[in-house]
Amino acid sequence: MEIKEVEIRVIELPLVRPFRTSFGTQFHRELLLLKVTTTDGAAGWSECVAMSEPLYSPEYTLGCQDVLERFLLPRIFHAGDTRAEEVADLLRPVLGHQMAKAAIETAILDAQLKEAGISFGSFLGSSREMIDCGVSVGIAKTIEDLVKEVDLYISQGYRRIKLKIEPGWDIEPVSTIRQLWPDIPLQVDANQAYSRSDYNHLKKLDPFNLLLIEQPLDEHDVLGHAELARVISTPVCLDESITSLESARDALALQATTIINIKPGRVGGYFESVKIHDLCVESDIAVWCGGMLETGIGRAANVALAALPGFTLPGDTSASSRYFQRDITTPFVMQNGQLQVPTAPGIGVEIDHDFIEEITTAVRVITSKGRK
Ligand code: NPG
Repeated sequence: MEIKEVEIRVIELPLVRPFRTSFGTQFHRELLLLKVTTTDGAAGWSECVAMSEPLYSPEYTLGCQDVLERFLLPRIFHAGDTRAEEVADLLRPVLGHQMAKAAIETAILDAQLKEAGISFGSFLGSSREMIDCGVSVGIAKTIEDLVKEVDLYISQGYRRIKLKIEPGWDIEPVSTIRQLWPDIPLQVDANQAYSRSDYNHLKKLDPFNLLLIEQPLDEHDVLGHAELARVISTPVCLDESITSLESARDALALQATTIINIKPGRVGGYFESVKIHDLCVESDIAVWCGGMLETGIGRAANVALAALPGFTLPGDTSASSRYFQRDITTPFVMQNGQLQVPTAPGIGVEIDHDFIEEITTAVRVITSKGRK
């Protein structure tokens, strides 16, 4: 497939409610949309999941725009005829930047699958038509506010609740939600907010029958996670630490994780995600699909991935209404706690071009000759 041009667009969408985690509060979702146009006229879309600030990962929106324009896209144009399967190898000399790399690989894959008339789900090997939805609940101002929000999600049909925690907001909110909903599948996510001196404190979560605790320690502290996993009975699940197939393999070998959260952006794309999924299936490890407040474009591809057989736990794959008043695609609507896996070619969703225009804050078009 020969690429004619790549449009990089910055958009900003208001969130229906602020989302607070241990690393900050999001009021808006700023992200990059990529549109790849081929010389045959096919258009492939993707979103780059990096946030506006480097707080969750070192990547951030405008940094991704820069690395795409200066280092990644020139390599793609230079290669000429390119298939999505070749993108990771072409971009390997540029270190890191998984989210930016995933975005270009995904947009090329979307164009390729649209040309071939194949859906993302069939291409990746999905085995289900519907996937179970979980929801991630931010740190609230008060316990009462948290209870109200969880109550809303449970009444909407979400099948699993994830509570964001941090020191000072952990045992009490978890114990309250567990008492009110003794049977709801419940898990927590610390986004690296604890340290090696907190093992005994985190042990206090053991009585609440949690599915897992996600990324309690620093992303580089894989050994610390292995130590913690020996002290607490709640299963430890890694998110930020898993940036590639190799890091997943090492974390499993060290017994630092017994469940893995796969985020395609964090690991450099859908091909790497499928490899991690396959490793986990071989190793008898459960996986689930994480989320980064994606719009319908990123969500569509994630929902297809989450339909692979190894994704046995509900993901952070919530309905569009969990995040946005209006999505930039046909919205994902939950039915009985599930979302439908798109079946149309490529990512399989209709794009709302007018709305995208309205919320665009900058556009650049890159060709083989540089910025247009
Ligand atoms: O449903 O998309 C969603 C949000 C799920 O909690 C969620 N994501 O740490 O996993 C996370 C967190 C996140 C959000 C991370 C935004 C980075 C950016």
